[in-house]
Amino acid sequence: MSDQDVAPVPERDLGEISSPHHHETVAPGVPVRDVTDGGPEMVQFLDADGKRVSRGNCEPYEPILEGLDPETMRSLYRDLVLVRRVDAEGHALQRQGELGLWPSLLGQEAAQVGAGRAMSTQDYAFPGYREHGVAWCKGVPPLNLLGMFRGVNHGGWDSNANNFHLYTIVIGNQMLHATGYAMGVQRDGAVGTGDPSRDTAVMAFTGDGGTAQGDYNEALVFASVAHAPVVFFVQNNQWAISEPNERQFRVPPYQRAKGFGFPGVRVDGNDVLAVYAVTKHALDEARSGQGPTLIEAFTYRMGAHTTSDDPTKYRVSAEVDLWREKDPIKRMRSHLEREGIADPAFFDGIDAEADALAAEIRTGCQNMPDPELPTMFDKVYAEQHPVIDRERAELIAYHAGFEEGN
Ligand SMILES: Cc1ncc(C[n+]2csc(CCOP(=O)(O)OP(=O)(O)O)c2C)c(N)n1
Ligand SMILES: [Mg+2]
Repeated sequence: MSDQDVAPVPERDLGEISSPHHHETVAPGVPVRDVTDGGPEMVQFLDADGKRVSRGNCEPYEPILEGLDPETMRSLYRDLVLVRRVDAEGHALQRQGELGLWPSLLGQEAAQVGAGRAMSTQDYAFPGYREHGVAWCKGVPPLNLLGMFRGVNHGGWDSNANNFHLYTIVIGNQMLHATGYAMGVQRDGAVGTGDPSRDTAVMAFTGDGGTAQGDYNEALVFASVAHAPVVFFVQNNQWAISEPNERQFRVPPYQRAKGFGFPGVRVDGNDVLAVYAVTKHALDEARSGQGPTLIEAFTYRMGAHTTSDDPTKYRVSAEVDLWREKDPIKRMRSHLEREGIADPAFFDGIDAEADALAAEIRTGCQNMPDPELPTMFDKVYAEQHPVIDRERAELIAYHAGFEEGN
């Protein structure tokens, strides 16, 4: 049965939690989905023009925003630009045959930098596969990510080096890992001690599509009843490959949190200040023993799902154009200019830094040594295993058969 065979489902009145999705038509027969603005509940501090606003239930978050000094504001902008540049290089290197695949974060920089920067050093992140911006904020070298997509490591960094777990391709699976880890943190007594260097929270990242997975829903139940110090961060980029929000849920993720027993907040995912403040608040609550929060960052995937995807096959360019107007970097830049927080020399300096970073990434990627073939067996099990040993020996013997004289 194809999508076209599914009869349209009438909207039913679900009281307070009725779905805010609505449909507009830009041209006959061409629907444009939920391009409104995230609804009245969405927390926003910067509108699309970079003007300072206070939208949604932003009261708990205002003090956090007011505590941000100009230096921090500028460094948030710097992270946005550098992360976009890392992503652009990843994309280009895949196109040039240097990487096997690249999932672009284009458009989601503010969601990831806002969340990543709100985390404390001891907080642990469990990413999906698109969280290059969170990785950057946690101090993971970009070349570690590129190495994974080049296939020269086992996917492939020391999680404990930066408290940034491995990329997880199995959709929603990391929600369970994060919840289990958070329950471990509780048992280590690292929650609610009042010591800011000890109290620890965990962040779990997934997409709108991830919310439809069993793992996601199971994790939220466990986290809720265990009162675990975990923040679930859903980047609603409107698409799960070619499937729109309407195929993932009837009630948006932030409203569903209440049904699991903890608060849910929708934040403008293209507004780095709002994401930072909302995430900081949720992490503080988790660390102090208040339990989980769900954050739905309302954003948009500007590029293809991955370099293997062609989004022109399933979405209209008018939708992409509308979201281009909400660009997260453009709006932060105009905010800094408007408030006199940064001058032209600052912006030029960041651009130059991005150029240098790009060059470093390109050279670093091209110079990565190819691994020795048998090392592919090295990390299948933590310990030595007879079946793996046999398979490794067979592979070595097979390849030796091609050597001269054999
Ligand atoms: C369990 C599982 N089912 C299916 C897939 C194939 N798959 C890869 S990405 C993806 C869509 C995920 O969408 P979303 O959660 O919205 O994240 P996004 O890619 O938009 O960041 C799917 C279905 C998978 N990786 N794992
Ligand atoms: Mg998505």
